[in-house]
Amino acid sequence: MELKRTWWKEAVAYQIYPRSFHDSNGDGIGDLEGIRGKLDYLKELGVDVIWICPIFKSPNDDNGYDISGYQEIMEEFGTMDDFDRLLAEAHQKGMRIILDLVVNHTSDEHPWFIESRSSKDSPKRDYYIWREGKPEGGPPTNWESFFSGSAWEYDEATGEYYLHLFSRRQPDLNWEHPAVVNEVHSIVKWWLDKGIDGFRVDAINHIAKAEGFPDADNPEGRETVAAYPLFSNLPKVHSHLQKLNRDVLSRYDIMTVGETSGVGPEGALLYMEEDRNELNMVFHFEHMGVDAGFGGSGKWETRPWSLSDLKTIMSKWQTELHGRGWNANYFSNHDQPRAVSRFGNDRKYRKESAKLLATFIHTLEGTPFIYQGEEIGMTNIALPSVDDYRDVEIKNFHRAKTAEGWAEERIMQAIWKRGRDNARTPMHWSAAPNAGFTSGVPWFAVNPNYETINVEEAVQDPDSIFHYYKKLIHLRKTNDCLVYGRYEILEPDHAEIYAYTRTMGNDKLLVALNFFDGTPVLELSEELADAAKQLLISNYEVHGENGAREIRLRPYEARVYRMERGTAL
Ligand code: ISL
Ligand code: CA
Repeated sequence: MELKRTWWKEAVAYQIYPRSFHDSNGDGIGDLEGIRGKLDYLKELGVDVIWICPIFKSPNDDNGYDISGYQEIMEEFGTMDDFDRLLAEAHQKGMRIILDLVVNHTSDEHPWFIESRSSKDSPKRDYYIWREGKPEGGPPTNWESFFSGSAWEYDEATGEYYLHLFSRRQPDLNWEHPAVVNEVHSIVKWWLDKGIDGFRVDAINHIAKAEGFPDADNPEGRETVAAYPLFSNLPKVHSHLQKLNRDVLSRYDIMTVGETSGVGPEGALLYMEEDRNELNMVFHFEHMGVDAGFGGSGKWETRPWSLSDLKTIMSKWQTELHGRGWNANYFSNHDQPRAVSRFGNDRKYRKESAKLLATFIHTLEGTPFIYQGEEIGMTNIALPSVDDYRDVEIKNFHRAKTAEGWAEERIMQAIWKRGRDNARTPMHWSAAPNAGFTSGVPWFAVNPNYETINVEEAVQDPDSIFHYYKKLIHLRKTNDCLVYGRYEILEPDHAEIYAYTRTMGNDKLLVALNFFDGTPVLELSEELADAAKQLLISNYEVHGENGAREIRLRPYEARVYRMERGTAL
């Protein structure tokens, strides 16, 4: 395989959830000026690409993922001038900015939808997906929305239903209508002409729906059912993306990462193999499923995760994409609980386990994505009542489960464990009131542990998670093998240690990760043990074990060795 270098393969990306990042004007809501004020912080960390979640005009039913004006900035976040200044300053500091492209749906307040719903003969009627109810009554299909309840909403004005895979205030666009495709293309072009460096493409795997809108299988006769295969990763998604690529994306030097739940490596390659001309990489969800319980009522049921499942999944992605596609590696984002609470130990070993998880993400093949606060080890939150939460998905979940007869305690447990608001509490900048996020009243609860977990503290502590990230990022920039090297797992059946090598030409690295709080031993072959001379990074102090055939790892210990050149490996 011929190695093709590109900047987005070598980049480290940092995701910002603007509402919760930094508030510059005291209204309690993060904003663009708040981001601009923290560019030096991101630069110091070593970030190359900043992905900013939606900043566009929106009534905020889903915090900006419901867009009512694609070429306007959300009022609370500032103005287009603020954005231009932010982009220019980021570029000047050598960082790029990618934005969220949310085109599976719009807000119900988008002028297109207002016009579409006004009458059956509206010229914009077919911008959205309208259907009559079933002859026997009820919605056109039994499809369930991702945010609970039917995916169809009845609209009095015209007596038809519209489709919304997400909230009822996020009507799905009709990609079968050429005018919609043209509108999307011109929006994308407009932003790229402004000079942004690419897009994270929201829920793109859902833009095509099954022909004829069939019901999903429903053996239990439920009112609504998860109808995932009927609107996910269908072949038409790819023809839409190829057209978008041909007409717009291919004309710019940009980075594109699609959000595509429900794909394995083969499905993902369809989105990113070079001769497909679609996207550069995708976020898959397979590793996010390791703790999902599929029994009973499904959503937000959890089970303990096993390292063996994680190894199987990640090894599959590492090997099947090598030389053919490119991974986007993450443990956290704005839709997932905090990684250190979920896969690490957010109490006794918070620092060690946060560093361990970071080591993993930065030593795999693929572009690492850091989610705001992950670099200081921010944790989940458990608020007493559903009223304390803001997320529409949490609110709907609570309503639906209450109706199903779940006990309040059980519902809250699920929200504490899986709710998206875990990741959306304001960023901790300092130990000042409200974590230095705002001088006003924050839009959402601040995690009380900000007094000890915050940027100010982390920056001045040389042993902090922050400094460890800095070091990892620097390592990745100075070791091609960390970026491009071929992954090979060692001891796949070890229950506690995840170890692998990365190889590129004469270069070889060894990564050893203890994912739990025990002190297990990793046995190395003689060649590996002999060659493992240079410790590149570890989250513990390591003394004089070079050449040992057995490496005993401490709780959540991570080590990366560079192998001596020229050894037969
Ligand atoms: O629900 C899913 C898997 O668990 C995915 O299929 C789904 O595509 C994903 O949740 C979509 O998320 C994105 O779009 C949503 C928004 O609320 C999320 O924040 C965003 O990341 C609707 O725009
Ligand atoms: Ca503000």
